[in-house]
Amino acid sequence: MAPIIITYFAVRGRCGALRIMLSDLGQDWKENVVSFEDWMKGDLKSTCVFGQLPKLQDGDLVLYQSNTFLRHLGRKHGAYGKNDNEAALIDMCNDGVEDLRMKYLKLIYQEYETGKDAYIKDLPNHLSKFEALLQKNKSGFLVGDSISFADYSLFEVLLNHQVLCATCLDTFPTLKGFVQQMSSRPKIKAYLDSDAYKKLPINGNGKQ
Ligand code: 6SG
Repeated sequence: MAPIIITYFAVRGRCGALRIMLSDLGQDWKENVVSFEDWMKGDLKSTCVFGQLPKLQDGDLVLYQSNTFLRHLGRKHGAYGKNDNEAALIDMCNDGVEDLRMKYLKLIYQEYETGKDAYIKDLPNHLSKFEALLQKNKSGFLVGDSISFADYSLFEVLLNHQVLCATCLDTFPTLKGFVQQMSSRPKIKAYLDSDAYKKLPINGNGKQ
């Protein structure tokens, strides 16, 4: 099987969930790391479909858009539900995670100094929705009775929020249990303990 190649900056950023998912699937990948300096030259940017990274190569297939990568791997590896209805619910959950991710990125890149307190105050209003989804499903996963790409994405966004605010899950026991259970999956644990993971900053501007 041709290796998967990720082309991206040396950050967790938009590839955090993807790398966790690949680790858990036992799927090797290669990293083609792009420095900010090289990126600013513009040559690579001009070849990217939307002028942005990350880029994912899976054999002859070249993809952009981080959520597309998760869906692609979900389809290939049985992490996209067991029927069309489950797949639709997984999409819904992942789109909900994406909304939270976008709010988080707006805070990190645009209003960290002025907006952090208000963001943390409002956070339970968002986390409670995922708490409810997990409570309703009962299996320990967002949808159905097996892991999907949306679980990896939620897990990663929650890890980032625990760095932003260490106590943010204290009032959400189901979310806290979900993070513990995902963190203790052996291949995820090994990845989270690795230097490859630890050396990467969460975000491109050093804020977290
Ligand atoms: C940034 O936004 O690191 N891609 C980013 N930035 C460079 O010229 N919807 C898609 C997806 O989900 C979003 C892609 C994403 O895949 S990720 C990109 O390509 C561009 O637009 C976060 C990240 N940012 C840090 C950074 C590196 C290069 C530009 C921003 C810091 C600022 C300028 C150079 C270094 Fe910088």
